[in-house]
Amino acid sequence: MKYQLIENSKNDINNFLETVLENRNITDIDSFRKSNSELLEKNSFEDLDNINEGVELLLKHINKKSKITLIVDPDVDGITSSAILYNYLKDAFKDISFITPISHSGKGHGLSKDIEIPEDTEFIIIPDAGSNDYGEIAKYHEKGIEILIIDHHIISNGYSPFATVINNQESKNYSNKDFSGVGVVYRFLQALDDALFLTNADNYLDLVAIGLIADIMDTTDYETRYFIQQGLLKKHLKNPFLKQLLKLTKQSDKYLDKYIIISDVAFGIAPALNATMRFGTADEKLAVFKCFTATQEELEQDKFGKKVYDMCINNKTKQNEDKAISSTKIIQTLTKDQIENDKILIIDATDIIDKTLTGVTAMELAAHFKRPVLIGTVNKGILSGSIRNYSGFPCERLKTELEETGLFTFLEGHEGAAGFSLPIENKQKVIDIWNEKYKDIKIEGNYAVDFILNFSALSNSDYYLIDTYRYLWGTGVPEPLFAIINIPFYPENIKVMGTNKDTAKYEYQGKSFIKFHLPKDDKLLEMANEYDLTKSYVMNVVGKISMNHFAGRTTPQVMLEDYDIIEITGDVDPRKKEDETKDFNIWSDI
Ligand SMILES: [Mn+2]
Repeated sequence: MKYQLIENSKNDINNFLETVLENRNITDIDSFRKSNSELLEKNSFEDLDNINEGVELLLKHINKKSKITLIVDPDVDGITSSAILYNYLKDAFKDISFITPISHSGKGHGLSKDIEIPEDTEFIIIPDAGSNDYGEIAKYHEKGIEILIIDHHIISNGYSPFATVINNQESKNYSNKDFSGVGVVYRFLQALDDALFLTNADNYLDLVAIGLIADIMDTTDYETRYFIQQGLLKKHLKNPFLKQLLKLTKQSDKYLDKYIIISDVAFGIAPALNATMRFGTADEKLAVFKCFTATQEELEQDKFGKKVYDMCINNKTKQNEDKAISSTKIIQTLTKDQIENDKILIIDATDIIDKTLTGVTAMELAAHFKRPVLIGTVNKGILSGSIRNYSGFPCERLKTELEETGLFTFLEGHEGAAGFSLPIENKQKVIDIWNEKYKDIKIEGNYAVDFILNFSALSNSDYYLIDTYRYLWGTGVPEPLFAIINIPFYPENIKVMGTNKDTAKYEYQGKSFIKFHLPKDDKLLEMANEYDLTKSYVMNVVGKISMNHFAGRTTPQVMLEDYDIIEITGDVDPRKKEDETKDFNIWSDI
């Protein structure tokens, strides 16, 4: 394990927040924390192109009670986009039985082939997709069907002349490009408020936050951040299904009196829903939408809400099982040479992996092999799939660096998580470039951390204070990473836990150090079974700090990314050295 302070980090635990935010290039801490609504004045719904035309078009069809088809896009952003529009219209107009929500049978979006538009449709609404479906749009236009698109995806060839398209990417006056479908729909609701003399848009802020988080929008944009923070406040928590989900996933029990935490949505709620969106049937996807548009009574009737949640969890479990099977098969295809020498793994998993699983599997293998991983399937000589970076590999702008090779035909997404297409003959060239570029990097955890601190330098109140800032972390503002060194280590204090016996917890002075999903030959597991009491050890760890609330007790805990256990030999006892952390502003090599 190697670790290094993030460049120029003050490593000052007494100025924790300042240190962490500066490490993320955020210097105006007050504005950042206040998430002030004044900062929103730079954008209003009127800055979105075609928004007034869109409102007019929708109201025309509502007044006519046209047969309206609402295409619910199959991801959490898409569902919340459609749900807030549907709920708004239901609350404003009561009878909206002429609006029919529909879902895709396959993995498509917008007007792709796997959507079945009902024959008698007169008007189609597509939230969170559709901007680039030029051919299909023209086809429906020819049939006399009008189309309203409210989207945030980058447009390739300008607005279709045959639909009313509202899109923040294409709107020059709308500066926030890190705003997802649900955000653009929220602005549309504000425009509806304006036209209808209502003030209802803010009733749906909770789902706006959920969609923005699930679509991994950058929270360093003040507008995006504002809507996430507002939507997660308890006073805005109104959607009955969201409330039920929070209870069922047991997220944030300890905070629920005030607010929900971004990471609990990102890692708790969104993945369960997205598993159904990725490979559920059209009816299963629609059931999730129906929950988000149901009343409390409708959710309770025949336990509808609970049943849909259970279905989502089943889909997630099945996805995890499939992922485990394909991971095992992929690992078997790798040669010893690849595992030992390649600084990036580019894996052709044709016939091994289902396309819906390339992202989650790449993430797992990146963590397993401690380097960036690309997994795809080949079609017509092109390898296409997902890219995931590893937090311990010293390459922060993975997507950009891959782009710079000029060898990819498609790269889209975030720096650390993206989609790609690569002509198969270029595969080895990318690997060669990477191996040369990172030839001096040993494959092991290389962690850029916010702090390097002696165990003795962290007090209980430090752990507590760090935990109180949990609500600030999200996309673009990642949770701080700590290297805590010289922890006195006594193997008899290791507990092995979990149904698979693959979780280890080390306890010392009331603090817990936990690591999940350990391989069978992991040192912590080995040392839990067999140790020599005459030997002395210290542990150095890299991990994230929080407080653990269990059985009425609150204790500091460190979730480990990685660790080293070092035997103390001769007269060198690191436990006795007080402050050597100042010397750690280089790659430490232990
Ligand atoms: Mn989206």
